[in-house]
Amino acid sequence: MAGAYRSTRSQTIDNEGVSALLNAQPARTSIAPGTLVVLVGPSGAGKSTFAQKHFKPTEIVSSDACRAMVADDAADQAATTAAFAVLHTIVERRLRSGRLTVVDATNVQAKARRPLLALAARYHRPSMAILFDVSPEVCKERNRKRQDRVVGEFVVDRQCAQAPVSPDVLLSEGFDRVIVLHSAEEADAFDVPTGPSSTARRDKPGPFDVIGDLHGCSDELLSLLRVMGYQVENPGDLIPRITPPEGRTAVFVGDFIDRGPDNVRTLLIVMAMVRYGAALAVPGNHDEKLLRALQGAPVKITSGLDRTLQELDAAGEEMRALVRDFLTGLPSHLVLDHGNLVVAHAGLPRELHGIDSAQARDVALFGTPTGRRDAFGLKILMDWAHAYTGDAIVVWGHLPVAEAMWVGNTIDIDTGCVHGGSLTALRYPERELVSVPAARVYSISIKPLQ
Ligand SMILES: [Mn+2]
Repeated sequence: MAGAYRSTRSQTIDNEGVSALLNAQPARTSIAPGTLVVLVGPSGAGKSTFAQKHFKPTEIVSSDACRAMVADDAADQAATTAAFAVLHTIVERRLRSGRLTVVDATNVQAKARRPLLALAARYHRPSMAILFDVSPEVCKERNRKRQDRVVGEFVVDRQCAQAPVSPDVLLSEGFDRVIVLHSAEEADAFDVPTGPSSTARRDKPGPFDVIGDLHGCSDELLSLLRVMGYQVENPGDLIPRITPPEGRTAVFVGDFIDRGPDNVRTLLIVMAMVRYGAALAVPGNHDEKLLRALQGAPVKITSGLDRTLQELDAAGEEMRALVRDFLTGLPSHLVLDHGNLVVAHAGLPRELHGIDSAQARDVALFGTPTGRRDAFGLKILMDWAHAYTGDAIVVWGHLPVAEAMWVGNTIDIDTGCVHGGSLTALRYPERELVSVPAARVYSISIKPLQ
C-alpha cells in the first residue's frame, strides 16, 4: 500500500555528527571579503550611482577618480593609460590584502576586464561582474543630465555596441558570478546578495557524481554511494561517515524528501556531506515547499509533505532550524567545470545558466509550465530539453523516467526510486550511469514511468 510503509529506524537525534552540524554555520555567501566586483556598462548606465549607494567609498576604485588623480580632470582621455596604471595598482594591492574591491569603469571590452580577472586569479579571489543592461537611449538621457562631464553620444553608442550581450560571455571569461541589472530601478533596489550561495562553482573541475531525486530513500542512497566507491562507515548511525573516492564530489539534483521512508535521515546525510565538502546540492520543488512550510508560509500539505513534517516535528525544533538554514543556503542551480556542467532540478535553458535571479530559480526548481495538464491531471511542462542546443551538459531530475537517457546534451536522472524504480547517478566526465534498484515501492506513482 502506498504510504503505509513506516521506517523502523529510530529517529533519535543523538549522533555526534548531528551536534557538529548543529554547531556549524549555514553555508552562505555574501559578497565575500576579497571579492573583485567589476561593474560593466556604458557611460550613463548608472554604475557610479549604484556603487556609491551600495558600497563604501573606499571599496570603489573609479577610472574617473584615477584620471583626476593623475591629470586633475576626470574627463581627460589623454590620461587614460596613466589612470588605468593607477587603477590596476590599487586593485592589485587591495586584492592582495583580501579587500572587497569594486571597479567602477565601463569595462565593456574584454581587454579591459582581462587584467582585472588576472589579478583576482593571482590572489585566488572570487570575481563578480555586475552587468548594466541599459538601453543606449537611457544612457544618453542620463549623460545629458550629468553636471560633471558630458560624454559624446557617439561614444555611448560605441560602448553599447561593445558591451557583452549576455552573462554567458562574462562567465566564459572566468567570472564566478554574474548579476544583470536591467534598469535604474533594478540597480536602485539591488541588495548586496547575502542569501543563497552562488550558482557558479566554476573553479570546481570535477570529477562529479550527480545523484537523482532521493525522496527520503536513504538506504538506496547509501547503496549507490558504496557502488560508486564511497566509503560508508557506521551505516547504522543516523549520519554515517561518508568519504568520497579521491577527488570526487557528489552533487545532489534536489528533491531530498517526501513520499519516501526516511526523510530526516536523508536530509542529514545530504547536509553532512555538503557540510564536509563531500557533496554539493541544489534544491528541488519538494525541498522549496518544505522550506516555505518551515518558514511558516501557508503551503498545501500534499505529495508526501505531511510525513516529512511529522518526521521533522519528532526530530525537534533544532533540527527544523538546521534544515531551514541548509535549504535557505542552497543555490538555485550549479555551473561547474568551467561552465561545461550544469545541474538544475527541473533543467535549465542555456540563457539562464549562471544567472542568480528569481526567474532562473523558478525555472530551475519547477520548470516552465505550459498551462496544460495531461491525462493524469499533472501539469505539462515546457520540453526545454529537446529545445536545448547549448554546449554545457545539463543534468536534471524532477520528472521520473524508467531509464535515464540523453536528449542532446541533457539527461534526466530521476529514475523514480521512491516509486520502486531505481536511484541513478551520472558520473562526470565519464558520462557513465550507475543505478541501484529501489528496495521496494514506497509510493505508487499515479503515472507509469516512461
Ligand atoms: Mn522529484
